[in-house]
Order: sequence, then C-alpha cells, then structure tokens
Amino acid sequence: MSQLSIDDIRVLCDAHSKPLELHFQYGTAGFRTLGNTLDSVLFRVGILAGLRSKRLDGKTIGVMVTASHNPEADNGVKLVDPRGEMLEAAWETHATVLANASTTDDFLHALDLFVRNVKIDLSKPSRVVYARDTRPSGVALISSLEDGLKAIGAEARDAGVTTTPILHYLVKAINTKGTKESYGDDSEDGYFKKLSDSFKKLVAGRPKITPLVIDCANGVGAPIAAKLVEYLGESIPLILENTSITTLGALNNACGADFVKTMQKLPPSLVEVLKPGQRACSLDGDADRLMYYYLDDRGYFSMLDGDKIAALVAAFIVDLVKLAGLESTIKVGVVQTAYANGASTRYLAKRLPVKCVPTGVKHLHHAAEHYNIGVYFEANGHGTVLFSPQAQETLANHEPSTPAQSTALNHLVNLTHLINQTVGDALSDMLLVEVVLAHKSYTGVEWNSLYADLPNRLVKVVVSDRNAFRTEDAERRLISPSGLQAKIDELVRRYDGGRSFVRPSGTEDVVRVYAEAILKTQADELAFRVAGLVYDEAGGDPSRRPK
Ligand code: G16
Repeated sequence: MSQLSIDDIRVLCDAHSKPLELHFQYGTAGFRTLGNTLDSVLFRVGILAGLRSKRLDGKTIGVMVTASHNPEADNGVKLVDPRGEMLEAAWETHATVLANASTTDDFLHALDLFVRNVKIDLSKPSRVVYARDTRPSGVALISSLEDGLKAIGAEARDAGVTTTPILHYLVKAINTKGTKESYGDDSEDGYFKKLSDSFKKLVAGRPKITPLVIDCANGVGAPIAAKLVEYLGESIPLILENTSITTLGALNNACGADFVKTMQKLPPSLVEVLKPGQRACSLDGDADRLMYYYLDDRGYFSMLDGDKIAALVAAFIVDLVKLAGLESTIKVGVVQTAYANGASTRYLAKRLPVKCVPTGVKHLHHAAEHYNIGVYFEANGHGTVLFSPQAQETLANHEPSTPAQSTALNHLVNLTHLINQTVGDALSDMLLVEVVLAHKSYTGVEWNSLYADLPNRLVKVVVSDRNAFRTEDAERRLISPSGLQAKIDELVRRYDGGRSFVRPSGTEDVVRVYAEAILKTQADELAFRVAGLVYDEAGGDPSRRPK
C-alpha cells in the first residue's frame, strides 16, 4: 500500500477530528478511556504504528484495541513492539503529543516535526498487525485505525477479534519467521498448537486432571478458550462459564479476574456452578490476567492470585533447574510490584532473588529480563516467565548425565513452549498452573498453604486530579501532595503488621489505595482511613468521602 498525498491525509484527518475539550494520555497500558471518545486517537495511532514500523526497517508492529479489565463502555489502544513487548517508553511520549494536537493543522505540524526529530525514513516499508477484543465500540475504532494505517501506507493485517496475548504472540511470530529464533507459526492455529502440544507433553503420565471451571468474563477469552478446548482434547476437562460476548453490559460485570481480586469473592454467576473442592479461574476482558480460586470442603472461598501463581511456578522451575543439574548456570529470579502480598514476598525472598518495580507490564518485563529465568506476576494476575536467550541456549545444548536430569531438562524445554513469553497470557498461565498442580499432585488447598496471605484491602478514590499524586521507591511512597506520606506513615504505625501505599491508576481515573495488616478488620480500617486522607488532601466532595 503506498502512502497517500498530504491532501488525502488531511481529508482523512479532518474526518477524525480530536474532541477539543479532551486530553489523552498513553498510560500504563496505552490510551484508555470512554470508547466513544477515542476516534481521533485510533486514527493517529494508526499513523504512529506505521511510522514505528518504518523507523524499525519495516518490522511488524502490533496494535491492540482493548480496555482489558475496565468496564465495557471503556476502550483503549496500545502498541506492541517487534519482539512482542510493550512500546518503547520514549514513544509513549510521542504518542501522547500526537494524540493531543488540537486541529488537523496542529497534528500535521506535530507529525512533520516528529518524523524529522526521530529521523524516520518515509520511503521504508511499514507493516502492522491489529486486533480487538469483543467491546461493541471496537468495530468503529478499528475502522478509524484502518484509516490511519491507510494514510501512512502501512501493509496491514487484521487479526480479528482475539486476545491481547495472541496479538503479542503474532507480532513476535511474524518478526521471527524463517529465523533461528522462530517463535511459532504466525497464526492462531500456530499459537494453539504450540500451547496444546507442549501441555500434553508436560502432563503425559500424570494422573487424570480433574475438571477446571473457567470464568471467561463474558469477553474474548470465551471464544478463544473454546477453540483451545478443541486442541487440548482430553488432556484437561475445561468448563467454560460467562461466555455471553454479545450480551450488552455483561463484559467484566460481576465476573472476571479484576472482580475476583478486588471483591475477594466468587463471581455470583458461579455460586451454583462451583462445587466444594473444585478449582476455578477467572480471565479478564482481554484474557491477559488470571485469578484462581476454589471452595473448600465447607464451601468457603479461597483466592489464589498472581502472587500465589508466582510462588507456585517459581518453586517448580527452581526445582527443575536443580534436577536438570543446571543450578550453577541458570539463575531464577522473581519480579513483583508493591501490590504483592507481604507474605508472598517473604516466602519467595527466602528461596530466590526478588525485585519490586512500579506497576505496569513494561516495568516487570524489563526487570525479569535481567535474570536467566525471570518469573514476573502482578498480584492482579498479570504475568509470565521469561527465559533469556542464554538460558534457552543452555537448555538446548546441555548434556544430561542421568535419566532424571534428562526428564527435568525436557520439562524445562517444554515450558519454554507452553509459556507465552511475550506478555502475561491467562490461558497459557492457566495451563502452566495446571502442569505444576499435576506434577506436585496439589489441589487448591495444598497450593494455598504454601504461605498464608496477609489480610489486605484495595480501595479506589475518585479525585479531581490524579496527576497530583506522584510516587517514588517503586510506588511505595508518595512525593506529592507534599506532607501526605508523613500522615500515611503515622497512621500505618498504629496497625500491627501494617503497610499501605497510594498511587494514581494509569488505566482508570482514580487513585488506588492498598493496605495490609495482621487482621482483616485492621487491613480494611487502614485502607479506608488512608483513602480518607487521600480524599481530604484532594479536596473532594464530603458526600463522596470513602467510608
Ligand atoms: C493494566 C496493566 C497492568 C496493571 C493494570 C492496572 O492491566 O497491563 O500492568 O497492573 O493495568 O494498572 P493501574 O493500577 O495503573 O490502573 P490490564 O489488564 O487492565 O491491561
């Protein structure tokens, strides 16, 4: 596709004018706000994606249209770099600048400046692959994106309605095709085959897996999990729930990973479905987060979040590395954020190096790349495991000296295929968890007893300007508004085992407050008292003060 003339671009640009009163920001996970305000952003992101590809010599860039865990009315867009990772940080700023140019003239001027500053050779080819989740606003937004891609002359590939992790997989598979780093066939079929083949090898010879219930959040995870079921055959019985992708208002509503994590309870729709002792898991709206849970014999709900997944998976991998005789060559480490439960950090830190970074996949992913095998999970269930090129080479060339070493080595190699290393992937992570449970002969109860979570509470506070809240020390301390951190410290000191922090969300227009303490009532009280401080500081309406 060739690039249009500047006049044609101008006409397209006029058709996607920016709402003057709105400011857009490329945040934790791209642009994210009400879906019906994003037309101009999608058009401009189409152009930006094309330019990013040109800048990288025609490598394929990914564009995902989703607002993931947010309510159905929200939507968003994020760019995926050629290895399947998040967009380079410097370009996030460029994206914000371009999205906020007020008029067509301003935008074309900003674009021209940007192309010259970043030294983009416009004669280079540009290739973009894009997809969307099931949100109703996605159809129109994709058409705005396509106009942007047309304007810049990008060779565009529509990956349709699919999960965020599959889009990341496709980007990496396309860019490594025909090379010795080939990541797999660049199709959904290639993805499903890669996951299901390695899963079947990893659970071969293990006792039959008991049925697992999947809450698909009424999102794109539903059709994708249904396809996965066909590839997995009898290796694991999966029961799909919350699969109503065409029911308006159903997406992420009283279901899904974010609901389970924040409410710390079973989605109401599963109350009649889940039997005592049975495992279940919830995906989020674009299937990049995973929460596990079960009902114990007395029917009490127990949650196994991203921290519990990290503990389970990291310990399993450390054991396999030892069994394979690679302990001195391959170092395993874990990356968490401030939201990690204090008990999980203590459990993990006794066994292997643990690093804390700010929220956002890009921070976790980059930190995990510093280990030979880096396990990263956010408490909200977003995470994956990265095997460095050096670790993969070691696994490929290591000569095992005993049958036990050979088995462990094979398991590690199969894990590199099972795990979607480009980004957190709920379905790949779910299969990973099932592999570990099958190998350890664990039910949810044994898994849960690796350590006992400290009671905790997460609260959202609506403030007039969340940007007034700035943090340091991996978001564990506030540097502004000035004086607020000292008040929080003073409050925290009064609670046994108390810990609390405050940070602005990058995906919702709120400030988040996290608190934990030895007793549940104390964690709740601490969270609400800190939320009250935040609210008072932000000068909010007393009638909406958190209680
Ligand atoms: C996104 C990011 C996650 C982050 C979450 C919440 O998840 O990918 O890294 O933890 O937003 O971020 P915040 O607290 O800044 O709103 P998702 O699943 O919504 O794409």
